[in-house]
Order: sequence, then C-alpha cells, then structure tokens
Amino acid sequence: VLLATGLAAAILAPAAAILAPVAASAQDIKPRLIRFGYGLSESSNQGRAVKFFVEEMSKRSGGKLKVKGFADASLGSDIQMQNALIGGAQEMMVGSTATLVGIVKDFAVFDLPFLFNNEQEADAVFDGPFGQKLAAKLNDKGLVGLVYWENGFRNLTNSKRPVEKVEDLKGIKLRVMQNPVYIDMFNGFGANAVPLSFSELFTAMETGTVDGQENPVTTIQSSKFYEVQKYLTISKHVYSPWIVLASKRWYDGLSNDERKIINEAAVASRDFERKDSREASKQSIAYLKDKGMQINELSDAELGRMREMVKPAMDKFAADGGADLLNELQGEINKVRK
Ligand code: TF8
Repeated sequence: VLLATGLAAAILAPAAAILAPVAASAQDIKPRLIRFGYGLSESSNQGRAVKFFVEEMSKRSGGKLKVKGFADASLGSDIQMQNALIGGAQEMMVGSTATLVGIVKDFAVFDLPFLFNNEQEADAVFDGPFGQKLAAKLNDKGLVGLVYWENGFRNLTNSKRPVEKVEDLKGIKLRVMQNPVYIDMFNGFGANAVPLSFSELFTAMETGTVDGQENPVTTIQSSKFYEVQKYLTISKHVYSPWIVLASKRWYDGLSNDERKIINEAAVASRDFERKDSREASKQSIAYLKDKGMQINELSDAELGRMREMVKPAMDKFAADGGADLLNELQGEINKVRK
C-alpha cells in the first residue's frame, strides 16, 4: 500500500505541476512558429507589447504556439509586411492603420485630425462596433484585424525652428505616413509633406532629406529622434491607433482552439499595451527635454486656427465618398462624450 501511495504521489505531483500544459494539449493545438513583425525597436512600447503577446501565446498554448517578434522593420516596412501577410509569407504584424488605406480606403477616417479628445473616447470607438466594422473589411483583402493598440496622439518635431504657430511650418519638409489624408493635411498647414515609410525616416532626417516628422512622444523617445530633431511641438493633431494583423490565409488554416488562443492573447496584449504606453508617455516629455529637445505646446487659439485650416482636407475626404463614414464616426464619438 505504501509503495502504491508513493508511486501515485510520484506520478501525480509532476502531473499537477504541468496541469496547464496538459489542459492545452487536450485541445487541438499544433506546434507552430509564428513570425510577428513590427517597425519600432524592441525597447519601444510596441516591442514591449509584442513580448507580452509572445509570452501570453506560449502560456495559453502550453508552449506550442511560438511567436517570434521581429523588431525594427527587419521583415519589412508596414506596407511590405501587409503584403507578406496577404500572400501568406508571414503570419502576423502590428502597424499603423494609416498605411492600410491602399487596401481598405475607409481606414483614412482615423487619420482625420482633432477627432478624439482623449484616449478613453478612442478606446470606446476602436473596441466598439465602428472599429470592429472597419477591421472586418480587411477579411476580403486577405487580412484579419485582431485588436487595436495605442500608437497615441501625434506631435510635431523638426530640426529647423520652434513651431508656435502654423506659419512656422512653412517650407518645412515634413515626413508623413504614406496616406493621402496626411499629405493633404500637412500641405494645408503650409509644410511640404513627404510621404515615406517609417523604416526610412531616421536616415531621412539625419541626412536632411526631410526636416521633420510627426509621431507620439513615446516613438520620438524610443526611435531616438531627439538625436536628429531639436524642436518638439505638442500638437496632438491626430490620435493614431496600431492594428494587430494576421494573415487570413494562415489564420483560416488554424484550428478553432488555436484561433481562440490567438484572439484572447491579442485582447490581453491590447489591454497591456494601452496601459503601458500611457504610463510610458507620461515620462517621455521630461526624457526628451533632458536629451536637449526644445519643447513647446500649441495654444488653444493656435489649435483652433489649425482646425480651420484643415477643413479643406476634411471636405475633400467627405466629397471623396467618406461623408457617411465621418458622420458615423463623429456620432460614435458623441455617444461616448455624453
Ligand atoms: C509612423 C507610425 C509608426 C508605425 C510603426 C512603425 O509614423 O506612427 O508608428 O508605422 O508601426 O509610420
């Protein structure tokens, strides 16, 4: 009896210790290697959230779903990766929605300036029916939009002069994302908008191909833009999301159990990423000041002028078939505001 009890204990103890993997193996999960590409550095908010996703996937699949993160656009720029996902040559990525407009035009609605007043409004819209409806439009195009992460409110930097009023942008060669709304918006402000992929941006600023760019403070910090940019203007002109994408071709070949794990890990990564990014962004201004950047905030009066100046770009978007979409989005934001 003693022997039997000892044996049972010897067998049961390790079994209990590996209970989670046992539960996972009862599901239909195959060992897989999932390549997850992204454009920012490993130490950025994007990189930290990818790492979180990697760990969640491993935990939830008993180590079977192995995600490998590829930082610094080492698998390609956002647009190149989107195409690799569509073709099935890469499994997952995270990147800007702004570069998806060549695939689903409607995403341009998120590039219009001064829509959201704060992150809570953005969360509600992106996670709500509006954000989900747009993500679903990717399915026909070979992509699965899993969750939105926060990139953040975008601010201006340049190497020429402090931007205190819109006129200060005149003649500044400003890199923008490859997206018509951004081009129209910044040309409207008097800058020379230069569309360029993010992966080419640092060198373009270093060599003087462009004078400035616009991105959230977290990115200005993690991509070391302070090394090549002297002036930071807090303008918060657009709230920019990231979207976690999967290759539809690949995703459709997964089991239900595998898809469930991916979907749930993606939601967990979203919650982690937003919290982490928001905490990080609170430290960024002080960090950038310390690195020698000269920082100013745009006054409300000046922001008001910018809203006026950007009206033609908004009207163009509406006239181009975006009117209903913009109304719908504004309606959704108003619901949250009430
Ligand atoms: C940009 C975006 C970037 C993203 C990133 C590389 O300026 O703000 O954050 O494209 O995924 O291009």
